[in-house]
Amino acid sequence: MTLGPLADTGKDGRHLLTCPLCEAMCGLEIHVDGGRVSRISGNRDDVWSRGHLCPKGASLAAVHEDPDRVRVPMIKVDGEWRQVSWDAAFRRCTELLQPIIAEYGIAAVSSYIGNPTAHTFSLGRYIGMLLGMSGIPTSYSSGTVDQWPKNLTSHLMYGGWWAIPVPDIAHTDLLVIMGANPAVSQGSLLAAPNINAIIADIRNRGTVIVIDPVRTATAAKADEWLPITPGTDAALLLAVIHTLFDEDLIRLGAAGEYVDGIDTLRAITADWTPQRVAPATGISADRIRQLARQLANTDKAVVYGRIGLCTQEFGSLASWLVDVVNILTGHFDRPGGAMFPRATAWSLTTQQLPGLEGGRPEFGRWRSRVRGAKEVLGQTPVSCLAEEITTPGEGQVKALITVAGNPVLSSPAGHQLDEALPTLDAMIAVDCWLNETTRHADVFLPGLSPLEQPHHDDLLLQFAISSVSNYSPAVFFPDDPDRPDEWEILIRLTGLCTGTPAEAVDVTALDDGFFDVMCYLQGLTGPEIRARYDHGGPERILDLTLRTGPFGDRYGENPDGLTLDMVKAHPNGIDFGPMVPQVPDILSTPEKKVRLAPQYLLDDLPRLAARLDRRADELVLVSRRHLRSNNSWMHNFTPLIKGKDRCTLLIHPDDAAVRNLTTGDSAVIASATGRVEVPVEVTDAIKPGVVSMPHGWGHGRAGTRLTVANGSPGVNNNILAPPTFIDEPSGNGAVNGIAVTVEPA
Ligand SMILES: Nc1nc2c(c(=O)[nH]1)N[C@H]1C(S)=C(S)[C@@H](COP(=O)(O)OP(=O)(O)OC[C@H]3O[C@@H](n4cnc5c(=O)[nH]c(N)nc54)[C@H](O)[C@@H]3O)O[C@H]1N2
Ligand SMILES: Nc1nc2c(c(=O)[nH]1)N[C@H]1C(S)=C(S)[C@@H](COP(=O)(O)OP(=O)(O)OC[C@H]3O[C@@H](n4cnc5c(=O)[nH]c(N)nc54)[C@H](O)[C@@H]3O)O[C@H]1N2
Ligand code: SF4
Ligand SMILES: [Mo]
Repeated sequence: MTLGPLADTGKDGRHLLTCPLCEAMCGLEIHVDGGRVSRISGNRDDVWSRGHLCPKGASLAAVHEDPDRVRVPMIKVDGEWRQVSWDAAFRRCTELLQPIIAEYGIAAVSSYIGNPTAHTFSLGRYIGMLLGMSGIPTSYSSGTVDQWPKNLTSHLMYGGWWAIPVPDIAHTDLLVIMGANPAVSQGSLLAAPNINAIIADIRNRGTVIVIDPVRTATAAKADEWLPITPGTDAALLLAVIHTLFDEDLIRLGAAGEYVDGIDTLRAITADWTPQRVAPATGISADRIRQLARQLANTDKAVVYGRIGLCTQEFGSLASWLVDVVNILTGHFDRPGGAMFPRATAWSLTTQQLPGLEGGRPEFGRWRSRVRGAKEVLGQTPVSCLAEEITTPGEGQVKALITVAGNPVLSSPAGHQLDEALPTLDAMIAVDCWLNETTRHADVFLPGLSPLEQPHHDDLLLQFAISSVSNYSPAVFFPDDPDRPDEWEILIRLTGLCTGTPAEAVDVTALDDGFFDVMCYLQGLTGPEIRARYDHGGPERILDLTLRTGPFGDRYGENPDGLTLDMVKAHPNGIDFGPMVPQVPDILSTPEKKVRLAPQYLLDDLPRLAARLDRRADELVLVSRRHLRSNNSWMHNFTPLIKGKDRCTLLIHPDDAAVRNLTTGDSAVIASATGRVEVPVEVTDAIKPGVVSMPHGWGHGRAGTRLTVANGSPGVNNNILAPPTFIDEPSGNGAVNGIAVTVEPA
């Protein structure tokens, strides 16, 4: 097939764009005709995704064209939004924030950083500036209802909070998936192209087992579904490890030389027998033993755990033990097992945290003011934010900056935050929609659409199963040529927090300073490197991170090495091949060893033991995702929302029968924090005793500008999530495994 040349930004014709929406990073073809998108398809020549795309990527035109998408900055005057110039919007930020900082200090300012910051070209590269250089002492993020346990266990085991082993699904013969639904999510902390096809390939040559309370789309395609009681994965894994020791199945392989703590593990798992954990987990002792044997006796095998393992009561223990099982069965740092990716460009996000270098187990260095929650890896649970806003006293949060987030829907007991936000003295939102959270802002600073900015991933490359690089220029110019990119907005807000009026911030100077820090991390002299560039911004950072990455030219040291120019010359991307063994180089512990049994995690085992003896809850609630949703924010696009109501409660026929419920009935679900009413879907695709609701719904609120979403609002499951129901070691919100009751409405 011969394809025409690529069109330049703003021109009609064929554009290539890496989809920024999820970890699949699909290469798309965007066809523009008469200044508008006429068609979006998968780019078959993309070296990574080979033509794959999903309905969300195919809907990027709807995202771009959405009349509700905010394109002009706004300030709120007497409760009404008024469109203003950028200069006026930044001046308003100054007017609001400066007096608060003058009176109460910077500790009265906080920020909330949402999920899309990990996905967009400029936010991903500059959010580190706001977090690291603004002086804001306490920031909150969606990270503490997501991967915090995995960050914690990687920090403790490997000395790097983002040194996260990824299952080498392209080469494994036995894949055990726990608490993840990649058929829908497309992979998480696991960036792979067309993951469904890869899983189908594993089945052709081997076996896929899914351990999940729900027979998900992934489980339906697997060889076996093992329904598990939510929150008991750590117990299951301890029994697997017990069996490995008991039956002499430990095979460390080449990595063995770099592993510390085997004897401790043997001792602590001695009484975690399969018989002991079987009743609580719902998986028989025989099946647990057999699972251990399968893993030990398959040359290429790997266990993968994700959001269902992290966002639960024992998220840290479960996340840790997944890695331990992979290591003990010899499926670590070798093809087909759990491996460390080699990203073509490094990310500032994944650098060591100041004061915690080398995996130091020092947490609780400070505690949240109201609840006394301990800081872990620099953050306290996002569920603390509401009380920090509403509780008076020294250190009360008076001003909030939100960047690409919707914590009113996405965080535990978000309804309490919804009530707290209007009491702030000032709120600034960097977002693209007036959602359930940003409607409370005083200033709204809109970001560009995904088609108005270039793309090259940053954080997601750190989880990619092969080392790829792919740059795509913007498809369109912004409607207003003077519109700042989001990185510039973040620089101005950073400057404002450190004392300069936002409108007067010297953007170039701060950008240069930030770049110099990144150069310093690589042992380079910033001003010397800067002299090579005639522009700053994320492109300069991208060039730096590529050139100083594992394949880079290091500014001429390796003359054939990678540069951004080289990537740009390959519009279908460059692939440097699959993951390769990296231990011990990847380890950042001072002794260059993997710590198999960190004391901080061992200290949590008694809590798990107590869980086994706890009386079973009547019903527990878990969350789910849908292929055509993206957390809370893609419900406003007609192509994605049409079809039957997705915001339903899945319930097993036995549980439905005793409550007189049939499909279509409305039920009231209640927990310790709240109650919601939701239509019921009776199905045998769920374990008895468990019910499931999707997250990210609950639209239809006054002041939002989400015309389509508000027509199919659904209800919010996080109303049911108690703010103090957390994974203790990490502080991560446990939005799965919530005790609930269900009865007819
Ligand atoms: N019950 C339950 N709760 C959960 C989860 C769950 O499984 N169950 N999952 C958790 C997880 S894993 C996550 S990551 C969080 C997500 O939590 P959040 O990040 O708080 O929520 P999102 O729905 O991703 O909202 C992102 C917002 O960013 C805005 N946005 C989109 N693109 C851009 C952009 O380019 N620039 C800017 N500035 N803004 C943009 C949109 O308006 C959108 O509202 O939710 C968590 N909450
Ligand atoms: N289409 C789509 N794709 C997405 C997103 C989206 O909203 N929509 N969100 C993106 C984001 S931010 C993330 S973090 C990823 C998440 O990607 P995944 O980790 O694949 O997340 P989910 O699809 O929510 O699957 C979590 C599974 O955990 C199960 N589960 C719940 N509790 C437990 C438990 O205690 N034990 C076990 N074993 N299982 C449990 C649930 O039933 C569910 O099937 O997806 C990303 N991709
Ligand atoms: S799977 Fe869909 S949302 Fe994810 S990158 Fe591909 S097209 Fe985009
Ligand atoms: Mo997430």
